[in-house]
Amino acid sequence: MRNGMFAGLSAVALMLGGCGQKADNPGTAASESAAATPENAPGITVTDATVRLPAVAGSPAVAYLTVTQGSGPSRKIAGVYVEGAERAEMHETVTENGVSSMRAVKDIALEPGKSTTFKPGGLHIMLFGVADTLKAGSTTEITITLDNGDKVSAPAKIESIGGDMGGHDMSGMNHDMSKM
Ligand SMILES: [Cu+2]
Repeated sequence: MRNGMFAGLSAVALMLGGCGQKADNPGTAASESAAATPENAPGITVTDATVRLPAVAGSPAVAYLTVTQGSGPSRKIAGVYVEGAERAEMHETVTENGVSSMRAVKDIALEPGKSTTFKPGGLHIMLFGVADTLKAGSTTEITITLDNGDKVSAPAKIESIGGDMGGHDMSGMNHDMSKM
């Protein structure tokens, strides 16, 4: 383990790398085209999906959802796609020595009989290149891809960030991690 100071600096570097507003960053495994209507994987459900729009247009949005695996062999979430966003990344918020930061995660293991919840302060999905067709009050579709290639889609409510004081303000480079 590195000392606290160094870990903090590393976290900031990771955070900026993971969440900066780069226009394009091709080749991310988390981005997945859903051109065809996916057939939902048996036994896995997506509920409570919400997309929270940024306070400033052009900033990343964030999505939350709950994924429940009923039975069968443990699967992993290998990618996420949100209709209307160019790219989606799975992130986790970690607090080390009192400093919160977030980092991209490649996949997330599910457990049979359990739910995995993406929520403020924990796992979340960062959305880049959000189209202005996504409006608060309407819905879009979120699709997760599992490690075996199966997909599960669900409608996602779209909210404005102003609707929740514990919002995820990703505007500009001034990432306020305390709000995640
Ligand atoms: Cu993030």
